[in-house]
Amino acid sequence: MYPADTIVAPATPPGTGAVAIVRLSGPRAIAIARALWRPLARADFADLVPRRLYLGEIRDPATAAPIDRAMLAVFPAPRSLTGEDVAELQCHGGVYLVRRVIALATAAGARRAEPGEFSRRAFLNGRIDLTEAEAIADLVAARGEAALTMALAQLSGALAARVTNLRRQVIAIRAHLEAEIDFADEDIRLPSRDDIVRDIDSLAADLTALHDSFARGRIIREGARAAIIGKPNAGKSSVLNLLLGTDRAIVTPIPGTTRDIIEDSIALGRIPMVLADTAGLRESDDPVERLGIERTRRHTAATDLVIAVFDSSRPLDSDDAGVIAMCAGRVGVAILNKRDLPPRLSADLLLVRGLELPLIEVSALTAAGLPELRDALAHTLAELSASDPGAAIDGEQIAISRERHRDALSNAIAALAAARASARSAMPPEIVAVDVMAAADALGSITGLVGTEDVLDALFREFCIGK
Ligand SMILES: Nc1nc2c(ncn2[C@@H]2O[C@H](COP(=O)(O)OP(=O)(O)O)[C@@H](O)[C@H]2O)c(=O)[nH]1
Ligand SMILES: [Mg+2]
Repeated sequence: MYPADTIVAPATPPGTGAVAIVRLSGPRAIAIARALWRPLARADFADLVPRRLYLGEIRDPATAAPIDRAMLAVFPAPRSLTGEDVAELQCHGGVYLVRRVIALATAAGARRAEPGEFSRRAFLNGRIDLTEAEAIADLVAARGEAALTMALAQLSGALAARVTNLRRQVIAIRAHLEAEIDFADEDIRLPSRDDIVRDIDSLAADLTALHDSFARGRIIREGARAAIIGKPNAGKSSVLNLLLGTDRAIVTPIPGTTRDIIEDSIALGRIPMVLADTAGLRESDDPVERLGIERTRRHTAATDLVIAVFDSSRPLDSDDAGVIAMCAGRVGVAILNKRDLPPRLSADLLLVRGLELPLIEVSALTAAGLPELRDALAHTLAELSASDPGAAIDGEQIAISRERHRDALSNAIAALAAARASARSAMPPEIVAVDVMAAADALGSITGLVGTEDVLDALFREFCIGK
């Protein structure tokens, strides 16, 4: 079993709380816990039933000074979080107290855990695969209902099962190629190269569908990014404040007030949205303002949706036309703002000028139209994160949400394309098989079946201590 030492860390966040959990894992976990803790009741430690809580007392073994009342549960290997012996002390949630208990454990022979080390041990001992380890991190980081649902599905092994199934199909293709090698001289009906190319094509289509689910998976996991754009004074900062319900951005009648991008997030329905207020878009001679505008353009290009604000109290001008142009081909919502003022710009004119986004009439000043705006945004978000029915695999709505998965799938797809080309050009089966196996390895790296230390280091580094 992976490493021989015993690690300790708080499993609860630093700070004051009712309870803090100190977790130990490794061959000496139970012995160390036992050195610090003794039961209050008559029960002998030897009688402790696994996975049951016992009330006791933590004492400093060196001085016998009592430290805290605490509960202890033991989880002998292999039926534990890490697959090793695990002990969990539930003490009172005090900052100093937890530090003291950890110090007692290290004095008794435990080592402080690195970030993610418990999960890493769970992976190395075969308790979880990499997608499940990632799902735990995602579950903890989830900021919305959709992210939670996706992380839970991944934790239950849905993604791992899908990837394992695809990998099995890749290996089946290699088996066909091996048959070509083994039975080349015999009079047996073997899968033709056409059969093999057809199998590769169908598999590549499935891999591509999973690969392309990244767009919506990322939005579900991280939230959608939206840029509020419009000409100066249209009311962009006011719209940000309206949506956030706070005075986050400075609002003034002076055009060009917002120069830096201000971001904050709101929850609409099942997915969080990160809103960015931007510098007004207009022709400008001011170098500082131009830098802000350039930054706005770059930022907006990288967002998932745009929220375009138009000022209904002023006639359409060339700056508005520039905003309409930036909305071309984008997903988002347009706002005809300042509807409390006499109208000088109509929704129809914006449509005639080529605006294709749904348009909501709002007054950021009076909050009129806010419910409609929130609905329109929630609808757009739902569309962004909904799966394309054509992309559903066996009716399952599995999405990848990490670049690591996406890159592995890209590699697998590229390897299959190479295999297809060599299968088509009548290359010997051994050559085709090399690329087929590269595809299998790329898929195996997603669950950790095939892996390197670097991948593990990068992955578990994002975990916090004690996880
Ligand atoms: N009457 C009215 N004034 C508004 C409305 N929205 C914004 N304003 C005003 O328009 C000016 C510019 O607003 P601001 O949000 O800073 O615009 P930005 O430059 O696009 O960020 C400020 O004086 C706001 O008070 C609105 O719906 N109605
Ligand atoms: Mg502003």
